[in-house]
Amino acid sequence: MLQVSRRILQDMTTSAPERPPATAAPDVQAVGTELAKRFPRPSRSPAAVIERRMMRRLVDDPELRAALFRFVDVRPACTTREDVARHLAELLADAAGSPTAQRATKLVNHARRPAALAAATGVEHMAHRFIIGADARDALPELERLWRRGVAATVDLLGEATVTEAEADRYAARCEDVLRTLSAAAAARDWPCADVNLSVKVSALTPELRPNAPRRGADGARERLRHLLRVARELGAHLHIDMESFDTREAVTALTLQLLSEPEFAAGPSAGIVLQAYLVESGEHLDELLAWAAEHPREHPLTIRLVKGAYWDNEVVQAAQHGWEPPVFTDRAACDRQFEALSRRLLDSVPLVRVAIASHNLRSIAHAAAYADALGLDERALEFQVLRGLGDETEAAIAATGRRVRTYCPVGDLVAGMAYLVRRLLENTSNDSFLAAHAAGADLTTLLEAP
Ligand code: 2OP
Repeated sequence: MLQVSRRILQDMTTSAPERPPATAAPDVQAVGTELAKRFPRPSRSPAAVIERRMMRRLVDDPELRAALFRFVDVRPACTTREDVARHLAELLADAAGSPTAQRATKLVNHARRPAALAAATGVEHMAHRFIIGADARDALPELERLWRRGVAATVDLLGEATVTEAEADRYAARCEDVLRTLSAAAAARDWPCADVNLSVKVSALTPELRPNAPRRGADGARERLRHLLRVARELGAHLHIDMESFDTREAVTALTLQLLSEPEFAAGPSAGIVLQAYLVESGEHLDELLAWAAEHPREHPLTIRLVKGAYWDNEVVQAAQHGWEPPVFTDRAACDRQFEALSRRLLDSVPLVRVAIASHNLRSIAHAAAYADALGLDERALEFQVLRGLGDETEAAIAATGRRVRTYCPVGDLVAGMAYLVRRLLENTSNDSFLAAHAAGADLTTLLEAP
């Protein structure tokens, strides 16, 4: 088991060849066009067609979108079909300005039981698109399917924002179970992508991570995170610390870097952190991470996963409530430019850090790939990451070009996954999202233009 994981980690770090000096100008259009050619054709199954039509309607109809989010939120608490139907009818009635909601209200009122069943099934169907299993064992067949296709995975155990110490203990124990179950499974397979990689949220490891006392939260999570780092080191697995809302960013960063600075972790495990490009100060955040990496040489260089950021709506609402300037870019193009600038800085910093570019935006992906090619970086120096359910086609296209890709795979149940599901729906239905523009058939050259 150790051997398999060690081989993969070595393959990704120590054996990377010396980088030749930059030779060519990055050709984003060429790399992007090549990727676009590899996108699989959208499924023509009736369920997929209906889902695409529904998503387009949600993009165009903010009232229906708000009603859906409230429904997704209350769905796990509904115990009977009558409950589901009543909630659905109330929420649709609230969205009275929406023509789709008006039609749906009539349907629900005329056929309460079948409508409730359809709505409940709809939410579950949607959840299963994003969640690969209830626990590690249940998720294994899907992980194997990815590994076999040359796609790596990082497992995310749903259940953020715990409220008691006992819940945090249970969460940490489930994380350990995932690490051990996947290690045993990976050891039995000799596929190069069968490495073990777990993403954890600090808010799930302590009930104390609150906006008004983030340092206390870091203290609360320290022992549990230290234990998981030890387990990951023992198994040769990778542990990635996720970033959450802005008010906890500093505490999560400080905790992660403090723990990784401890002498016992200098030789492992392989570990990573997240940089959120939508934060106006993300350039300074990268300065801090690079300075730390320079001062703390590690056998497995720190992996930095660059993301746009998943809490945009939350940050904007919070800031408005307090009368603050939002910490995030409110202009999509400015955010995309920041993502590209950070991608270049990260790639320039290899091998001090390992780089993961997590995006579903073809332009951002092509930009990073073209820049890495122009630097002459070995393809192992960079991996792309996508989210299960949102980035499936992107994942297939990246894998088909022979570049490394890892899919973020949530594991858990519907109740624990609600907050995650709502973030994915917000992304999928936001009317400035790349995925929405792509699904609506926007022209490729325009999609690949510099932001
Ligand atoms: C989220 O949980 C993917 O970590 C990201 O939304």
